[in-house]
This record gives sequence, C-alpha cells and structure tokens, in this order.
Amino acid sequence: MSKLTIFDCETPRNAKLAIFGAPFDSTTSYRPGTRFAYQAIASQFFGIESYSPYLNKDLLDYSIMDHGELELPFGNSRKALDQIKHKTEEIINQQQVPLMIGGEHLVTLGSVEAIVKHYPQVRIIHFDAHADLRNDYLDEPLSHACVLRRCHELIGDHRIFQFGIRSMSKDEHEFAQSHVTTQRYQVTNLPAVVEQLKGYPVYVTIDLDVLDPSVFPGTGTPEPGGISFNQLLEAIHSLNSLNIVGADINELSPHYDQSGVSTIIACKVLRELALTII
Ligand SMILES: [Mn+2]
Repeated sequence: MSKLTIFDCETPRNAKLAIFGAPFDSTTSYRPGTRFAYQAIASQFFGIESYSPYLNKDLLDYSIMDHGELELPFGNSRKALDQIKHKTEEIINQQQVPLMIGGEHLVTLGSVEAIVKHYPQVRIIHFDAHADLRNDYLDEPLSHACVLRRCHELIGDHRIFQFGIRSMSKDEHEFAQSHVTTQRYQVTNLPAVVEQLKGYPVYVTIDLDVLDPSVFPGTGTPEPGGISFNQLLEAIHSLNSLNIVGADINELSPHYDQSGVSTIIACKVLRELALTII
C-alpha cells in the first residue's frame, strides 16, 4: 500500500516551504507511537479548512512541496539523524524552508545539524513541557530527553529560548539557568524574545506536549499543567515577523487519543505554522 502525503505536490517548483515526515520513535522514554504521526496527519488533513481566518491566508494560494515520509532505520539513531540532516540540506539548497513532522523530539537534532551549517547565527525557539536538556538518558546521549542539550552543543550559550517548560531534573534546571533562556509554564515572554531575535535566522521546534494533556492527550509523555490551544496559536502567530529558516512539529502519538482530536490539533498547528512561515 502506498503511503499518503499531506500536501498535493503537482506544482512544487516555486515552493517556499518543503514538508517531510520523520517517523522515528526509538528513543522514546515512556510510550512510543510517534512514528505514526505523519500518516495520521496526512489521513485527516482534509478535515480542516485550507483557509486560516486568523491569518486571512489560504494554503491553496501557495505552492508547498511535500516529500512525504523518510524511511528511517529504527534501530540506529545516528543513521536516522543523518538521513534527516541530508533531507534538510537538500531542501535548504533548493532555497526552501524545511518543515519536518516528527517523530519523537530527537529528530530535531538532524534538522538543526543541517541548519547550523547554513545559518551559524541561528537561534532556536522551543515549545515543550520538558526541558530536554539532559546530558544523557540511561547513558545514551542521543535521546529525545537530551535533544536540546545536543542542539546547545551545536549553537552555543543563550541562543535557545524555551517556553511552557514544566518538567525537568535538578541537573537540567541548573544547566538551563546559565546556558539557555527558559520560561516555565507559560509563553507570555515570547513577544519580548521575538523582538530580541529580529534579524536573526530562527529555527522553531514545537513539541505538542507543551499543550495540556486535557487538550492534547495523544502524546507519549503527557505532562499536566500545560498551555491551552489558543495560547499556542497566539504564540505561533507572534512569530510572524521573524526570519524562520526551519521548523518542526513533533511528539504526536495518535493512537493514545481514541477521539482523534489530537491529530486534528496537529493538523491545525501545521496549517497555522505553515501559513506563518510562508
Ligand atoms: Mn516534551
């Protein structure tokens, strides 16, 4: 059976945005299943309008390239990250902005490795329940619990801006205090950060578990105390004035939400993020 794509790709030549799926969940520390996210989004995307009333923009007015899903080796994180890095580089070389659909959060590292090569001044805006700043998880440095720590090694101090964080170890807390900027529980500091990042290339990574589990139960490591959907939407729209050079949406694990609503939320986040970047 052939796999689905989210967007129709008949006229991708002048596309500014290029989507691809990274169905990888091998290092998930609690409940796996994010490998199914891209296909779930692709099968349900028809359920929402292409027009955004918030932005007065319609996806149908833009050409978007969709490469579909990568075929990643589940047992080998480094190989999977190399394939993600390669795909991201290919997209950047086409003068397009890569928008990756995870997968677990580790996939962000492959994309950021390619982004840093082309944009050494890149800053990262990170929405998440979890700080993801561990040096290792069970002695493994390539884990979704360590992904922002690995990104920090690539881009350096005070270039990562985290929002909505409400779960971390004491070590992560201490690391965060001197190396990154973390807003706990909320996203209210975002406008000030956007102001600060004008003129810089920016990579945006959205771990959907930043949303409260009552809003978004379809995820592998749900963490109570999250933001509302409208707060996330407002946060995404406030990125409008930035030079976004890459982005990802990760950690949808569709089978944990029997209602299917989490998948629709991911579809809507994708629509609004895509129309914000374009
Ligand atoms: Mn998370």
